Amino acid sequence: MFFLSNKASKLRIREAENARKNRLEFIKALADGQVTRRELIKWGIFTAGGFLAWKHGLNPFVSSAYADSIPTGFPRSPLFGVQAFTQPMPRFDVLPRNPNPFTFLTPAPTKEANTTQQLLNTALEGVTPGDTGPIEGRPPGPIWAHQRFDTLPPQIAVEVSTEGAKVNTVYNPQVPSSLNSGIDPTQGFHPRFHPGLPDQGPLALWTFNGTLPPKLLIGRYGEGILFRHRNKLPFDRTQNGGFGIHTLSTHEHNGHHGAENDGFTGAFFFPGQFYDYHYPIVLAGLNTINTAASDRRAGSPNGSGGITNVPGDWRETMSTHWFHDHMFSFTSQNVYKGDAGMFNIYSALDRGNEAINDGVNLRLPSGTAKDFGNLDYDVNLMLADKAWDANGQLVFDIFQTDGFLGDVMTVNLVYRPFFEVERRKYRFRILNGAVARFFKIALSDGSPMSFIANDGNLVPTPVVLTQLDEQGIAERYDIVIDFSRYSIGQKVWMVNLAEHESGKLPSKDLSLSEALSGTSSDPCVGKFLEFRIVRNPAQADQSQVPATLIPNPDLSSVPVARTRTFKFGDGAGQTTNDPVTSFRGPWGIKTDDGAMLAADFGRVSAAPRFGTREIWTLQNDGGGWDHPIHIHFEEGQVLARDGSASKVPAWEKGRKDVYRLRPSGSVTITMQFRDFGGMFMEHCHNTTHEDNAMLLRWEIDDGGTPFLRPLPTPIPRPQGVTFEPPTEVLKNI
Ligand SMILES: [Cu+2]
Repeated sequence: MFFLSNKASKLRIREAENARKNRLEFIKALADGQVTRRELIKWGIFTAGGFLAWKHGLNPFVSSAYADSIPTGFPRSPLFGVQAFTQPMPRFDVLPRNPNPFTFLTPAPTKEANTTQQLLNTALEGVTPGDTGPIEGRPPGPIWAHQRFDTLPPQIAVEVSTEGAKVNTVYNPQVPSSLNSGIDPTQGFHPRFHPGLPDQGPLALWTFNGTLPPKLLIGRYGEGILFRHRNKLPFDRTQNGGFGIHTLSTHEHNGHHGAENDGFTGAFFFPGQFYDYHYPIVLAGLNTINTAASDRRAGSPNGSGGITNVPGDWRETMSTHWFHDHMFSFTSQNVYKGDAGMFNIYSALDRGNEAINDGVNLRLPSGTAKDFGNLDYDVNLMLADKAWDANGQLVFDIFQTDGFLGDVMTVNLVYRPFFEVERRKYRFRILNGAVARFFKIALSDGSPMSFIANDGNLVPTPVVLTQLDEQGIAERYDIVIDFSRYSIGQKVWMVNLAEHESGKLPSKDLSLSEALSGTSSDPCVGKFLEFRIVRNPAQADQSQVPATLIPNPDLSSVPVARTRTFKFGDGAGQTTNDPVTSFRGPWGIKTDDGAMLAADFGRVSAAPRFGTREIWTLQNDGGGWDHPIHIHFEEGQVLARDGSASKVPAWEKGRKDVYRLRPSGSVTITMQFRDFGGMFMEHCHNTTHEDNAMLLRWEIDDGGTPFLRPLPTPIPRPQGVTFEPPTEVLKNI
């Protein structure tokens, strides 16, 4: 088991604490740049495959040598006497939307990266006194210019930072306290997992704007957002609380945007810089389908009860996204430190107003006061397992290359809270924001839930389930729960059925009674969120769960240009040795019949032609692991599981962007490559696997100048981003 039992002997707990401290020294040395993974391999601490070799006497950073055997368990996170379900669950903190980015933001956003020079802080790595560098960290020049910036200019500015933890004095959940379990947002929201637990220090917790609760971005189709992200992390990369790195690249998962706005893993930026991400928020197919914007179903709320038509395929409408750090080989650490938020996208179909009856609006549970984006009964849930040390500060362990697990369950980054609900229907947008843990959700009384969206795509037909499928890292499941069946004063709990013994995959999906029995050795199994039914709704519930939501795009007239196979497995080799772009780890990806390769963001592994459709088969190379595979840029349709169309469950029959392969399983999908160009990624979203090094780069070929093939690789430094040719271009890309 990953964590020691509470009954373990004091000696064993002390031994485990020491082992963790020793490992933290390595993590810190790696993050600080005092040592590279290559050096650890040379010293025999890592094997060439990336596995940690547990030999004693090899630790150059601490005075004490390892004992003969390293304890496999970690000490449990102390709870300081705090009980479950004694604090309210905070709703997300909504990011302010400012009109006119060109006057609101200083300096005004530019199509190509702003290379105005500034004097660099000498605490930054590789900086000598007097050095200057660009104020924007986006790679310069035409290849990384915002695509369609002139024709689809941003209309909304959102300015955020990533910085160390502090008290939130501007918390705005956009719902009254009565719909936020009584939380008074003016009281100052502390960066802590429970009022009875210590505040997280500014080096332990790094979040958007430095605060909790997690941030919610609100957008709507046809209204582009300029997301200016400022890196306010410490200049000195050793100031990281033991793990995490101060360079950032933010991925809007799964935005249909140009690659310059995708958070490419190698396009990272430094403290003191900003990066302008331009999210045009368009329907896929806007160049070829419904180009005259004549179909009302392809539309956006117009602010006064009507619809603004937009071009593109209405069946490509998306709803629930999230955004998170994608820093090369540090994604797991930075996301775990708190660098993640959610993004609700509103449309004519899914407008977040349950009363407007225009024949297009699906009227899903939300509210009625605002034209769109009512959050009253539309609730974001971010699930994540965490662990902390004896002082209550977040801890992490990168040496668990199977996958890091925490022993404490959090919802919206607080420990096992309660949430007050009215007797009516609610929508929950559930994000698995863990590093390596899968969840499987049921209600404690076994009641049904309506499953309406998978990875932010409304499914063709809602599916009524008493247990959701396993939910892999980064997958989003939207469900509707009808609390009108309960009486005032009743309670019901959300329960996790997926038991882990390691970060490889769930060891067992428990029955509801097993999960509720409290006998599991996995502390994250069982009840994690308490619903308290507190009153009748003030206003009648006008929401619906229609029998038809969003059918799949019809691809019958789009020829299949090509098929590819990707195999996800261990024992990866590395063919390149670039100090910036290549990494080693046990994990890798085999492209077609090639070798199992560890990540190198300078390597081009596939290059689909612009404007085509392909079929990709994603295969799990082993039975001892599961891999939730994420492909950036455009939604795919699942054609088959294990080669069989009939094995695709009802809830996977819509569009998706994360595909759980299942042990020894495969998933066959079809995707299109259109509207934008550039370099994108495909990787395991078990972020431990991703960082160690199950990730590849693919790019869209022939998008026209300046998106030529093969694209040069960005090499970021504080003094500016340079470019180098790809380290490798696989055959037959
Ligand atoms: Cu994986």
